[in-house]
This record gives sequence, structure tokens and C-alpha cells, in this order.
Amino acid sequence: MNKLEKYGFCDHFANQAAMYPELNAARIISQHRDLYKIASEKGECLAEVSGKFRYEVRDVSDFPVVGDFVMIGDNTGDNSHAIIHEVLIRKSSFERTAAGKANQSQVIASNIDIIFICMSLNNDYNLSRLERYLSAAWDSRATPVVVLTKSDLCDKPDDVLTEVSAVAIGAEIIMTSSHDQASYNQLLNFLKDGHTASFIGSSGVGKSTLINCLAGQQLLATSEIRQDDKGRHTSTRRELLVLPDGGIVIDTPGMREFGVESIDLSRTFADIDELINQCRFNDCSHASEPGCAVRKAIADDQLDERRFENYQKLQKEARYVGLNAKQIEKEKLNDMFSEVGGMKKVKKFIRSQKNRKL
Ligand SMILES: Nc1nc2c(ncn2[C@@H]2O[C@H](COP(=O)(O)OP(=O)(O)OP(=O)(O)O)[C@@H](O)[C@H]2O)c(=O)[nH]1
Ligand SMILES: [Mg+2]
Ligand SMILES: [Zn+2]
Repeated sequence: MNKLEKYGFCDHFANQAAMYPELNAARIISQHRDLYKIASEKGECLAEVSGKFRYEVRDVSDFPVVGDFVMIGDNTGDNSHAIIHEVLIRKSSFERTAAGKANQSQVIASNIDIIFICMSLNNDYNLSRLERYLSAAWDSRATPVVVLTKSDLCDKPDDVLTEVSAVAIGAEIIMTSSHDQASYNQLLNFLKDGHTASFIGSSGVGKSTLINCLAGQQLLATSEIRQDDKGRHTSTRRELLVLPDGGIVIDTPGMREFGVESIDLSRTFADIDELINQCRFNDCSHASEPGCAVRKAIADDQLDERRFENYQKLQKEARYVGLNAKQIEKEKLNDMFSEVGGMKKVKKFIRSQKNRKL
């Protein structure tokens, strides 16, 4: 195995790289503003994108991110940084909406095989947030695995497991505690040579702690015990590491907000999709129509009302994606007035009222 293969360089990328015989392949392992740290056959060095790349780039999501494979030139730029000319087509990418920009997606990590969605069993426990992460993870083309951390701080781990199982359909669930090293070994089954696993979840749930345990050494800084200190993020940047026993991991800092841009609800909410198919009317709004299978399931305690409300919320959020604030406003109004024929009718009505006053 050559050095870059250890970093996950497989045929998918080798085939693309062959199109640039004059350039060399490398993987982005961390980023600080415009400056990247990359790993190549020659070892690690700093790199920046070429002027041409910067000029031609169309979308922020086209810029290299941690996990990307890139093509670099032999020549070094100013400050002897390597120059990045191309980003190879991503195998997978985990995205969220960029903070404050509803129509721009931000790639958190790319070319990942496994996404460990970490949620702690004390203050962080939230099923709706888990559904949100799962939907984005399915959409990324990587496989999500739910990691319930800090099980030592939970009184009823079995009850929690039942609840989470009902939500994390199709994903494996692991429970860990830093007091029980054996619980961490469950993650090893998912870490293979040349495969990349990314750790995501709120700040303080123990992502970096998990990675340090898997590595058998303190590779990453973790916070001291102040569980109440919500304002502080210990990890400040995404970082890709190769574990001593093989397997590649990407640590990410906890996210305060996690907006979804494009999500795959059909995987996370397969049960609800199934119910909707059974509603009597094709255009059932699941409010008060007769023969609504969703309402019936909620009444029969087969479906959690919270889960259905979250499904509708995520669906709305994803629908507004790509629109600017004004368009979103319009869509929302249209939604509100859909029963009376949409915004057009309402506007017409308002106009006619005005005309009458004149
Ligand atoms: N009781 C208990 N504490 C844990 C466990 N795992 C981690 N911790 C503690 O939780 C705190 C936060 O852990 P980190 O690994 O820094 O959390 P993180 O998810 O990397 O946080 P950010 O880097 O801010 O996103 C540390 O004080 C850990 O010692 C666990 O299983 N049980
Ligand atoms: Mg951390
Ligand atoms: Zn219905």
C-alpha cells in the first residue's frame, strides 16, 4: 500500500487523476481559511488553490474541503505552498446550509464511507435533531451509524435504545462510554484500511474523545469536564487522521445549528412514506381528511406525533432551499393560502377591495 492509498486513494480517484498526467494527487487533511494542509506521496505540506481555480469557481461548495482529493502542481507558489489546480469528483459529501445563507450549501466533509452521528445520552439527547442528521447523512451517499455516547450518565439505557431504534431506521446503533473501553471497540468494525469515517454531532458529546480512544493516543484535544459550558467548542477545525491500525477518521467541531439543504427523507422516514401511500386520497394533507392512514397511526399510537411533525418541518425546510428570502416568503404565503387558491387569488382579492374603496 503506498502512502496515498493509506489516505483512501482508490480506483475512483486514480482513474480521474490519470487525466492530469502533469499533476500529482493529494488529500486535504485540514483547512485554515484559504490555506490547506494536504497529504501526498511526498508527505504533508501546505497548499492553496490556483488563481485560475479561484477565478473560475462557481459555487462555494466547489472549493476543496477536508476529505477531498485534489491535483497539485510540481511547482510551488509564493511561500512555497503547493498549488491546487483541480478537485476530483466527490464520492460522497455531507452538507448543511451555510449559516445565514439559505441557498448555499456548505460541505462539511467529503469522500466519506461512514458517518458516525454522535449524540450524548445526557443534555444533548434529542430525537428530532437525530432525524435531521440522519436525513442529511443518507443524502450524502455515506452510511450513517448512530453513536450514543456517555451511556454512563444515563439511568435507563435500554429505554433509550428502544426510542432511538424507532427513529434510526436502517442505521446501526452503538452505545459507548468512555469508562468502558470495550464499548469503543464496536466502532472498530466499521473502520477499515482506506475507508473514511467522519464524526459529527453537537459540541461536547465526545467525538474527539472517541477518536483518541480508537487511536490509542491523545491525537486531539478534548475539553476538560465542564459539561455545563455550552458556549465553548473544543475542536475548532475539521481534521483528517489516519489511525495507527488503519482506517481514516475526520473529526469535526460541534455544530450549533444544522440547517439542511438537500436531504433524503425517504430513508429516514420510510415508515411515514409507507403510511402516506395508504391514505385514501392521493393529495391527503394528513390534517382531517377521512381515510388518512397517518392520523390513524398517530391515534393508534403506532406513530409518534413528534416524529410526523418533524418530518413535515424538514420537508418544508428542504423545499425552500435554493430560494432567496423574498421567494421563501412568497412560498410560505402560498402555502398559507393554498386552501383558498394560493397567493394569486389573495392578491386579486386585495386589489379588488382597494378598487372598491376608490
Ligand atoms: N461521562 C462521560 N464523559 C465523556 C464521555 N465521552 C466524552 N466525555 C467527556 O465529554 C467532554 C467533551 O468531550 P470532547 O471529546 O471534547 O467532545 P467533542 O464532541 O469533541 O466536542 P467539540 O470538539 O467541542 O465538538 C470531555 O470532558 C470528555 O471527557 C463518556 O462516555 N462519558
Ligand atoms: Mg472535538
Ligand atoms: Zn393522510
